[in-house]
Amino acid sequence: METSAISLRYSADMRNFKKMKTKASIIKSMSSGKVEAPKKVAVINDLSGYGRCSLAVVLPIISALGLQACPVPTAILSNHTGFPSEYKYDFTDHMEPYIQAWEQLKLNFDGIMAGYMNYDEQVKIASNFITKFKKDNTIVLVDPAMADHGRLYRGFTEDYVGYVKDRLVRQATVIKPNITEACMLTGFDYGEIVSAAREHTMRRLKSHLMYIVDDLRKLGPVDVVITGLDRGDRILNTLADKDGVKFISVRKTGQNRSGTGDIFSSVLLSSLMLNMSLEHAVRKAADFVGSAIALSEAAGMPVAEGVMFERIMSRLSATADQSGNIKN
Ligand code: PXL
Repeated sequence: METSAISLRYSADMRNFKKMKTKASIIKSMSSGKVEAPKKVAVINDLSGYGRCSLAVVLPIISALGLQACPVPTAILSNHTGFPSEYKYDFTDHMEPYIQAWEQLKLNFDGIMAGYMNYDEQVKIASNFITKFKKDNTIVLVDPAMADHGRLYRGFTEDYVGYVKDRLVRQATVIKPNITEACMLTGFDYGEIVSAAREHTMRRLKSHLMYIVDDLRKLGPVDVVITGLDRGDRILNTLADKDGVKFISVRKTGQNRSGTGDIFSSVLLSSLMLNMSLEHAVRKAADFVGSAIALSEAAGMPVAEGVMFERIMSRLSATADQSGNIKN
């Protein structure tokens, strides 16, 4: 489209926008400078068409919290790998020119989230992305999505674990592994954690978790959140920041499902970017994921289809006001 045509179209859009009665208050606050542009998050993750994980859940959740999500795709899959088969189009070769185009436009991001990728080359590209785009105040959340229930996801290797640890984890300001991933990154025995989690007392379990947190923090991240430790009818989340370690136990509302880690990370990072404390952000993420699991169980939805988050998204948007500040 010619530039003049674009500006005519833009003026027409603005006229239509201004005509909308319901938008009058927004226009008023815009002209008085009360509305801030949303903060921007760059999201490095795959797009799985079916199964409610990765970008298919990360983008709507970040938007619902009032932030602007900007995806850097790592691969396009017909569905996630928890199904018996999938079609996969690897995006590795396109990632560098894609990112260079952003550099040329001199784009800036207030947050970066690195999620599912499964080639060493993609970790290198993501790591270079962080080096280029991270500034003093950028929050970098690394979700080392590679394993669950004591096992690596299909297609991942032990070497990959070392690569994530040596490159991505070191650059994170927040790292959010599940308990399996936390054990793999630190070499801690997963079986030992599972058996300690079955005991009635918390003493041995807490000391193991504090050891793991310490090891992870030594790698670089300031904040550590370890999710999903199953303790019968409760789930234990461990969080650590510069002030120390805390344990948040929440009611287990159903089975662990695909994409819950991605949803947790999205609520967590967005809430931190909206200046919530780490503890409040973890509680908010755990509460949202717990409700979505409960709803999915009530609907009898197969585990591979993830969680029914769509109908409760308004809970997230209700917390972000016009200026982008979180209300609770
Ligand atoms: O939610 C993690 C995830 C992301 N992307 C793909 C996956 C998985 C977990 O299985 O298969 C393609």
